[in-house]
Amino acid sequence: MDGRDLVRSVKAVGSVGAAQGMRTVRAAWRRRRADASGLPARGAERARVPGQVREVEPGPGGGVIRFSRSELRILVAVNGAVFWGWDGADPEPSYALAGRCPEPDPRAVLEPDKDGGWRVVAERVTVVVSRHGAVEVSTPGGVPLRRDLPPRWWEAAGGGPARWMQRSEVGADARFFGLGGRASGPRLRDGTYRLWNTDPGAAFAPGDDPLYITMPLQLVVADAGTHLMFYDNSWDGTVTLREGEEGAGSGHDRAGTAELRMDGGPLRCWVMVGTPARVLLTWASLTGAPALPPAWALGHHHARWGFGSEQEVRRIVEGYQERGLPLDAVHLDIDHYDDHQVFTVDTERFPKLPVLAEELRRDGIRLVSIVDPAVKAESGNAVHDSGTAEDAFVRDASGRVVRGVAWPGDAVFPDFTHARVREWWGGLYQERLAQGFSGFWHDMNEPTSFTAFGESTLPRSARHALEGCGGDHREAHNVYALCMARAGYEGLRKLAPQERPFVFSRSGWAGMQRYGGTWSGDVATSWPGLRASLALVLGLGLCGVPYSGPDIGGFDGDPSPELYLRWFQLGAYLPLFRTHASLRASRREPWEFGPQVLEHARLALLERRRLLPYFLTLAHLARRTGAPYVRPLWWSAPEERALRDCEDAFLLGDCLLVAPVLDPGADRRVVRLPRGRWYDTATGRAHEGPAQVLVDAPLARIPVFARAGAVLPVRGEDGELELEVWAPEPGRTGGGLVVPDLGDGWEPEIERYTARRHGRRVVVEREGEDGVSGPPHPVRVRGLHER
Ligand code: NBV
Repeated sequence: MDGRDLVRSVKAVGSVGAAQGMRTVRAAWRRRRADASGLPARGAERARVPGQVREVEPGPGGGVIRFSRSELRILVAVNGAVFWGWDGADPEPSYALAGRCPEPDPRAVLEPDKDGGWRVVAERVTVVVSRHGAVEVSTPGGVPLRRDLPPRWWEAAGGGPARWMQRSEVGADARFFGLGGRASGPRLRDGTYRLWNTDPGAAFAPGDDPLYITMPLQLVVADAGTHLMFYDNSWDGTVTLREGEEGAGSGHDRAGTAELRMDGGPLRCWVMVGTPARVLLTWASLTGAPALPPAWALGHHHARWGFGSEQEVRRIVEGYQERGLPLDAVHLDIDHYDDHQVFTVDTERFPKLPVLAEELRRDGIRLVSIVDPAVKAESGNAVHDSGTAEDAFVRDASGRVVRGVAWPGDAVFPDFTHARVREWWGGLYQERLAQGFSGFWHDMNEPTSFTAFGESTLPRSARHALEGCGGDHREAHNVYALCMARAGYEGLRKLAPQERPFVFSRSGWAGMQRYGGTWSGDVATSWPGLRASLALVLGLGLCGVPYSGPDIGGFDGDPSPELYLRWFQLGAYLPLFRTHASLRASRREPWEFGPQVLEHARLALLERRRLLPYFLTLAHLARRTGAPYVRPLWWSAPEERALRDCEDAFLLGDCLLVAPVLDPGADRRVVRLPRGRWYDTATGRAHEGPAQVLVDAPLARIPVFARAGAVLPVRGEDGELELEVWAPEPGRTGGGLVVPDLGDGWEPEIERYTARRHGRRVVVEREGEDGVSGPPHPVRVRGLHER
C-alpha cells in the first residue's frame, strides 16, 4: 500500500485497510497510551482571581503592580507597543518576538489613577489598571478601546499548568479580524475559534475551523481606533468572539466581547494602537520584518501532486511556452521522492533532475520542492540515521522516540524547537540545492501524523526542547512549523548566502513572516472555497503574514471552467500566484478548460507580468513597514463602518482596488469604493467614492480600479520599468512609491513620486534629497480625459 492508497482510505472513505490501516490504528493507540502515562490527571481544581492591589513597584517603562493573589508587570516599549504579563510572566522567552524584547520607553511611568487604580501613560496609548486587576486600554485622548477584565485561573490540585480565562470588552461597533488563517474571515463573526494548528483532513471550505495556522492575535477595528492584541502563548485554547450591538438611541450599547481560554502557559500580551498601518508596523518591529521573496516568486507558479515524471514536467512547461504563457516556477510534490522519503528523489521517474532544473532555469523557470518533516523510521534511511546520530527526533516522557504515521509509513519527527536540530535540518537542504531546487514548500508540518481516529498529530505528552526550557507538545505544537520554517530559512541563508531564500509553509504561528509565507492548505474546489481563499490572504495579512495565495482552481475535484477562470483571475492579484491540485483532481493547466478560458487566463498572466514591478515594490514595502500587499478596503479609512463589512474586494497596495468575481454566472458586480476618485482600469471611467457602483465583469476580466493620483510601477513593452500614472483629481495631488528591485543582496532606495495636474497635463516628479527632478523612467498618464 503506498501513500496514494493511504489518502484514498484515510481521506475519502474514512476507513483504512490492510497494513497502513493497522499502522494508523496503532499510532492512535500509542498516542493515547503515551498521554495517559505522560500527562498528569488534572483532578480537582481551584479557581483564583488577582484580588486587590497591595503594592506597586515602578520600573523602566512601567512597573509591577502586586495584587493579593497575583502580580502584573507592565512595560511600554520604545516601539510604542505595551506588554503586560500576570503571575510574573515576562516578554521573554517568546517564539513570536524576532529578537530580544524591545527596550522600555523611559518616558512611560506608572502613576496613581482614581479609585485605587494605577495607570501608565504612553505616547499613543494609556493603560489603566483597576484595583481589582481590570486593564483598560485607551487612546491618548482617553477613548476606551478595550477592557480586559480581571483574569481567572484554575489550578489543578495535583500541580501542572493552570488553565486560565481572559474576558475582554471592545466597542459596540467593533469588528474582529485575525486569529491566523480562518476560512470564514476576514471579518470574524460570532463563534468559538480554536487555537490549535490543524490539518482538517479533507479540503476545507468556510466553516471549517481551525485550519493549519492559528494565532492568538486579534485585530480590532472600531470608531474609537484600531488595536492589535496578541496573547503570547502557544498552548491550545479557544477564543469566543461576540460582536457588540449599539442601542441606536433606544437602549444601551452592548459591548463586543472576546473570551480567551487557554489550557496552560503564561498570561501575557502585547497591545498596539493606532491606524492599521501603524499597528502593523509596530507588529513587524516586534515579530520581525517579512522575508523578501526572490523576484521570480512573485511570478506565476504551477504545481501538481502527481506530475509523476520528468517528461510530464517538460510537457507542462512546453505547454506554457508554446502558448506564450508566462511561467516562473514549477513545484514538485511528494511523488518525486523515492518512496515518499523526504530529501530523496525517485531516480527512475526523475533520473536527471539537476539537468531538468538547469534547462528550466535557462528559460527563467525555477524548481520548487515540497519538504515534509516526517522522516521514515528505518535504519538505512540517510536522514533517519543522521538524525538519530544527532538525537534529533521527538521523544516521549519515558525517553522513547515517538512514532507516527506519515507518507513514508512509520515515521519520526525532528524536534525543531532545538537549535541544534534546526541546524542539522537546515544542512539537509544542501541535497535539494544540489538537485537544482530554488524554493521550498513545507507541508504536513502541523505536524500531521495520520491516525485512524481522533487528532492527527503527535501525542500531547511528547517532549520538546523548547530552546532549553523543556516542555511537551501542548506547548510546542503550534510553534512546530514556525521552528521548521526557521530551520529551512536559516539553513538556506548559510548554504546559498547570495540568494534570498524562498520558503513557504502550510502551518505556522505569529512571526512566521520572518521566514516566508504560506499557501494555507487544501482549499475545496467550490465557489465558497474561492471566497475562503481571499479571506485567508486578507486575514493572514492582518496577522503580519503578507505573502500567501491559494491553490488556484481548488485542491480537490474538478472546477467548472468558469470557477477555474475566476479563481485564476483573483490569484493573479495575490502575492503567491499558484495553480495546484491533488493527485486525484482534474488538470489545472490553463489550456485544459477550453479556448475561451485559455485566452482569458492569458490576459491574467500577462497582466501579472506587467504588474511585477508593483508586486516587487509591495514586497519591499511589506518588509520595511509590515503592511500587507493585500489589504481590506478599510485599511486607510477604518472609521468607515460600511468598509469594515466589505469582504469581497481588496486594496492591492495603495494604488489598486481589485473586485474579484466570487459568484457563478456573474457578468456584473457591485463594488464599494472608498472615498476619492477611482478609475475603472478597463474602461478608464472615473467613479467618485464613497459609493457603491455596478460595473461590468465579463468573463474576460475582473474589475480593477486605480486610485486617482496613483503612480504605479509596471513593466513596459520593452521589459523596462515604466510609471503608469492615474490623473489626480483637479486641484489635488497624488503620488506613489517605487522600489526598483536590484536583485539579491541589494538594498534599493525607495523612489518617491508626486503627481499633480497642471492645466491639461499631469506633472510627475521624483522627490530626492536635493529637491525634485524628472522621473528616470518613462511615464504613461491615464485617466486624464475623464470629466
Ligand atoms: O503532498 C501532497 C499534498 C500537497 O499537494 C498539498 O498541497 C498539501 O496541502 N499534501 C497536502 C499532503 C496530502 C494531503 C491529502
